[in-house]
Amino acid sequence: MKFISKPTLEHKEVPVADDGQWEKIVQDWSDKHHNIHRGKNSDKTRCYVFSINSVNDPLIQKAQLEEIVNLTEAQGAEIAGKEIYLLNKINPKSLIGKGTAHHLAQRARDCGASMIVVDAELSPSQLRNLEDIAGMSICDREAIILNVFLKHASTKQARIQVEIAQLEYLRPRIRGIGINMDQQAGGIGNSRGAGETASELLARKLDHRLLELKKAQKKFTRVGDISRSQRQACKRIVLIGYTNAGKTSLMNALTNEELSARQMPFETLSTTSRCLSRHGEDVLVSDTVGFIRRLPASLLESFTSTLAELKEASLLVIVIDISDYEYEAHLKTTLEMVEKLGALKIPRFYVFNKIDRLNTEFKKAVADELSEAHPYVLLSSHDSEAVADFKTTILQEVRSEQTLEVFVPYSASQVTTLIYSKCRILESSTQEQGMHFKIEAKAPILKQIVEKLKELRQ
Ligand SMILES: Nc1nc2c(ncn2[C@@H]2O[C@H](COP(=O)(O)OP(=O)(O)OP(=O)(O)O)[C@@H](O)[C@H]2O)c(=O)[nH]1
Ligand SMILES: [Mg+2]
Repeated sequence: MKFISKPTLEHKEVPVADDGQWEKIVQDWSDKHHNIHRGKNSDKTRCYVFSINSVNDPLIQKAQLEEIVNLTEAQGAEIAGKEIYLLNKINPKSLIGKGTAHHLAQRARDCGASMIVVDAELSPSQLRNLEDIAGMSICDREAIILNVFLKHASTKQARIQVEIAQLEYLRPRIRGIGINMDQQAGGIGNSRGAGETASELLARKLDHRLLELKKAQKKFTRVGDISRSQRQACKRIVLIGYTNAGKTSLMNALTNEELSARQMPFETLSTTSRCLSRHGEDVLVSDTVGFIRRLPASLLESFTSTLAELKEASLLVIVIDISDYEYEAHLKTTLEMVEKLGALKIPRFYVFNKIDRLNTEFKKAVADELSEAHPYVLLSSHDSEAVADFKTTILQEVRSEQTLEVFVPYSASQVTTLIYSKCRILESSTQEQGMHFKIEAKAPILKQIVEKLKELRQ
């Protein structure tokens, strides 16, 4: 298991701070925390997974344990043992009490584990305290998710985004690193300014690196903007949903592509767009990075630019794995993300996927309730006929949307309300007498707007 942030060839245009010395510091820290105690017969780090839960439902507990186990395995670690712990009272210093931490460390050692994965967000001091009590390396949920992202980041943009998120994670934990380094005092001595401790130096270099990476990220955003504006004439359908829901499988089935779709969290990190209709290139479909509950804030911020296109979509297709016991929680997480990304007003279409894996019939009443009056379909993305029907439906859905440019005087507040509540605003500008809008909506709504404006003019 690695938690490193070192420059690769892909970072050629991002200058490396101080001859790579700080990268060595970060890597030393990473090795110390994550690579030292390897299992006897294996190259993989043996982890003991500790799933902390406050919900007393055994099936939810099991599903959440499986999720953190999958995430831990997805970064190449081996599971030495796992357990669920019902947390009744939070210990502010170390999250769990001293006695529990000792017992936990003992069980982990008995299994031959060299690291404990705690499925919780630990503050830097909680992490340090817990490591001190347990006497072994601890990895929290945020670090685990960051590691999985790092492993799957194959494009230049994704690598920069993950590295930014990693450094944001590392930044408040520098004090812990600094203490060790200040004690060692060797290594970087020559490059220190007067009175500057090793941890201060590291903080300075880390900030410098972050600045460079953010500059590089901005360049990507601008390039993306240009290609987005070039594609503005197209209608866009964006597939979104929880990780592993089957977005890429559906994308492949819709477009005859062969993008990688595996039983692996965060298999997709970059947005891929393809033409959906063979005749005429008027509709594009995009596959996107999956969501997860409690996505680290640093990753969310970093990946927002990847998801910027979401706001320009004509239709959001929300993919839900209904064979997963936690489908409701997954949908909730997805909708929270849609809200955070400012895309709640975009028309939605729900796909309840993987129906082939259901033993029981998924009740129509449940789908009606979950979709909250938005259109939906129940299918398996492996069923080509069902996907073909779905494709016809969504093409009709987006093509029934039309665009209109209107000028609305300030006195026509009824029309403005209608626009804000029922239309997607593509452009807007404020003028002396009113506002100019470029909007998209279904034809009857646009007709209603035009007629209301005519009435007001008479
Ligand atoms: N049985 C069954 N498996 C499916 C179905 N759709 C997808 N899968 C499987 O579910 C796993 C995840 O599918 P992906 O398409 O990679 O899921 P994703 O939503 O793109 O996942 P991320 O990219 O990680 O966010 C793969 O092993 C797919 O083969 C389905 O309808 N039925
Ligand atoms: Mg995918």
